[in-house]
Amino acid sequence: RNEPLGPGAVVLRAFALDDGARLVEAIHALAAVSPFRHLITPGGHTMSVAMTNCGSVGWVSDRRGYRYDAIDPETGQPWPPMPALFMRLAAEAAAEAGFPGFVPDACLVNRYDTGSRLTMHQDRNEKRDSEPIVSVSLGVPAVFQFGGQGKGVTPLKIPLVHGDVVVWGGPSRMNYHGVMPLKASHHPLTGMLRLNLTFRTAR
Ligand code: MD3
Ligand code: FE
Repeated sequence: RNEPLGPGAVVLRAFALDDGARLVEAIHALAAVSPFRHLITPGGHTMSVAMTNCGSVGWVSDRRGYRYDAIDPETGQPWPPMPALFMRLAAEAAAEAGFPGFVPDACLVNRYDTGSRLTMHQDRNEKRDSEPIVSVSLGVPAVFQFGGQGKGVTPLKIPLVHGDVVVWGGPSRMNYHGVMPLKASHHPLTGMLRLNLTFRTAR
C-alpha cells in the first residue's frame, strides 16, 4: 500500500479513508470560524484555490508576501485550534513514513472547485526543512505533479484520491510540485469539491 515517490516521499494509499467523514466535518466546523478565502499572491493574482488554516499559525499571502501568522487577517482572531484527530493522523502517517515525533503547528486547508489549480511551486516558508509535510486528500480526485529540486525537471503525474495521504520529507521536501486543474466530478462527502490538508512545522 506504500508507494515511494522519491527519497523521503511516500504515498500512503487510503491511509485516512476511515477518518474521511470526520475530517470533512471538522473542516466545515473550522471554516465556520475562519472562512475559506481566495488569497492574493504578491504578484497581484487571486489564487483559484480557496484556503483557510488551523493550528497555532496559518499560511497567508498578500501583496506584501507569503508568511505564517498566528492571526487570521480576515477575522483578526487566532486561527482555530488543530483538532486532536488531525494531529493524531498526521503523526501516525509521518511515523509510518519514517519520521517519528512529528508535531505540526500549522495545517493549511485547501479547497478546490472545478478548474482550481496550483501552479508548480516550492514550500519554503517553514523554518526547518528537516521536518516533513504531510498531506491528506479528500473528496474529488486530483492529478498531482511532482517535480525535482529545480524548475527544469519534467514532473511525475500522480493521481490522488479521497483518503490518500502523502508524506514529503528528506531530500524531496524542497521539490517543485503542483496540482492540475480539477476535473468536474462528484464525491458523496464533499460534492464537487476537493479538500486537501497539509500539515507543517512552520516555527
Ligand atoms: C511536495 N498543496 O498547499 S499537497 C500546498 O494538493 C500544496 O493542495 C497541494 O502544494 C494540494 O503547498 C499538494 C502535497 C505536497 C505538499 C507539500 C510538498 C507536496 C509536496 C512539499 C514538498 C514536496
Ligand atoms: Fe505546496
